[in-house]
Amino acid sequence: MRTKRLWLVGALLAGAVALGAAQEETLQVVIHAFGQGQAGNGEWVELLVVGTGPGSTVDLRGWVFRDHQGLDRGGVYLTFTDHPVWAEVRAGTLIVFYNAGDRPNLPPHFPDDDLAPDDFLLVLPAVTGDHFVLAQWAGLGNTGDSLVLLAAEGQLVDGLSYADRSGQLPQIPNVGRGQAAGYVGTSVVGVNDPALWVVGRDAPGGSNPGEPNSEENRAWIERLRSAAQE
Ligand SMILES: [Ca+2]
Ligand SMILES: [Ca+2]
Repeated sequence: MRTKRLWLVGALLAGAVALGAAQEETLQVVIHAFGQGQAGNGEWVELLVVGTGPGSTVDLRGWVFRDHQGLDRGGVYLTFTDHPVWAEVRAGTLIVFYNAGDRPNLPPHFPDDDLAPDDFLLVLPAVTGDHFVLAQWAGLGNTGDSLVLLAAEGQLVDGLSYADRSGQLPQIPNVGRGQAAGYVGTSVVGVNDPALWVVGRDAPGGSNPGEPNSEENRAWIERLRSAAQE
């Protein structure tokens, strides 16, 4: 009896270690789309706030968005400030930020700056100021990279990799020069499923910065927003 119980404890511990190795994501906010721009470094990233579902909010103060290189030469590293707009971001909000150092190369349908969260859309230049501290935006890799979003205490919120640089899930095909990728799923459940990611040209008809990525995807986002609108 005693031996059996010890065996069970051992099996449970082994399971916990295996889960830890998989870098569990909180998915309170998901990386929802990103683009490489028309050329150069006209890059942008779109996050979707999911929280715990419709009507919930997330505190993004102190969070970090970075790529594989991070603070090293060639990387992207952006920190969310303590600005009040980040304290209670409502589920269904799309947060789009872009490389302000190469604005002319953003895609032609890229939305205007939008600092008011009441319409569930924020569009911000990635610059050091009220909303962010930008350590570096040297560029997202054109032949593969990984993107991660980290909460203030450092836990992984969401990650992805393209052309498989790091093992972050999902591992989607390369998103190269002039291309963009977006999640077309209908809930948070599929966000790590590469089959639910579409890679296309970062241009009208191929990417959707600040907009849902498919009709089904729109229905999910509207559901997230619905509780706050009632
Ligand atoms: Ca790039
Ligand atoms: Ca992920």
